[in-house]
Amino acid sequence: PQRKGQSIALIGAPIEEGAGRQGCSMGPKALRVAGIQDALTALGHDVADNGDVSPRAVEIAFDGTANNPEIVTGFAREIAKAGETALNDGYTAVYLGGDHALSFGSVAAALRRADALRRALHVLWLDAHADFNTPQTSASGNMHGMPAAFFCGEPGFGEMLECPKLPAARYHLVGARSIDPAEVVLLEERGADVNDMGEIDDKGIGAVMRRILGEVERDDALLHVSFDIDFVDPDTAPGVGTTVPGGATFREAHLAMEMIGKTGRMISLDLVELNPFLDDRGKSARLMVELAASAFGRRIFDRPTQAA
Ligand code: EXY
Ligand code: MN
Ligand code: MN
Ligand code: MN
Repeated sequence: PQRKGQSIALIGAPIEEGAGRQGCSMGPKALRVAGIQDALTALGHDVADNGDVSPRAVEIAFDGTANNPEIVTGFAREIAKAGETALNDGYTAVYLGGDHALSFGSVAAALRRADALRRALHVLWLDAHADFNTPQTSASGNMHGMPAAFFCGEPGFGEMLECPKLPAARYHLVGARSIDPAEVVLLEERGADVNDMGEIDDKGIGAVMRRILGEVERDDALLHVSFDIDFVDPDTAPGVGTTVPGGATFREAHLAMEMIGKTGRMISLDLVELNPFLDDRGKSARLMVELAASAFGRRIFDRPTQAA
């Protein structure tokens, strides 16, 4: 059931070097301006803003094509450390991105925490993309397209980060509509749980989410949610560098987040890929804040609209 009065830690991760263009580094600030802290506080939670991580580049190289591995690794290690500390102190971690490469660190923290508690972890990946490339398969070299392959144990990431591996069956991709051919092969071979937009059109987001959250329940597991704003249709959320038409609607996204909140199993949440430079007067930043609030217990019935 929904957990009321949680302690939530906001962890800013202004990384943009994992993406193919600049702008995501402004994401944490935009989410703060859009009112992330007040929105979660208003739901009865205790919200601490831990500020932004500010790592240095580290010396590292990967086999294959990977852009900016030094600073992406620096971020990943700092984010994992900040996240692990927050989780161990009993906080639910909310990572303010930043591009999706921040999830190298955030999922590592969740995996370490689950391991320490001897609980299974499931990862819910709300995204137009699978982010399942490796330095060997990636055509772009952009590391925001790789974190899921890393934490599911694909080779090629050298000494990036120490963390337990996620069995691919517990990687639940929802909303996909742009997957590279090499990713399709890997996802199938590893047995990842891929739910593309066709699946959502066919079964409905409620049924898709119910089945996934049922597996989480069955395993008495903890849940990490990674929310890429490009999951939502670009007409609704234009503030993103990797727009793909045909995404989730405003209501589908809200229902997914509300259902997540009701499980009471989410230990950490990524809010990623917001590019304020491309946004339309804060529209996408505000939507992300609203969706985060839904995952933390906001319901339509709880806040009737005031009469004008
Ligand atoms: N699959 C493409 C690549 O690897 O370059 C696109 C990845 C986009 C990743 C965005 C954040 O979800
Ligand atoms: Mn992504
Ligand atoms: Mn994406
Ligand atoms: Mn499954």
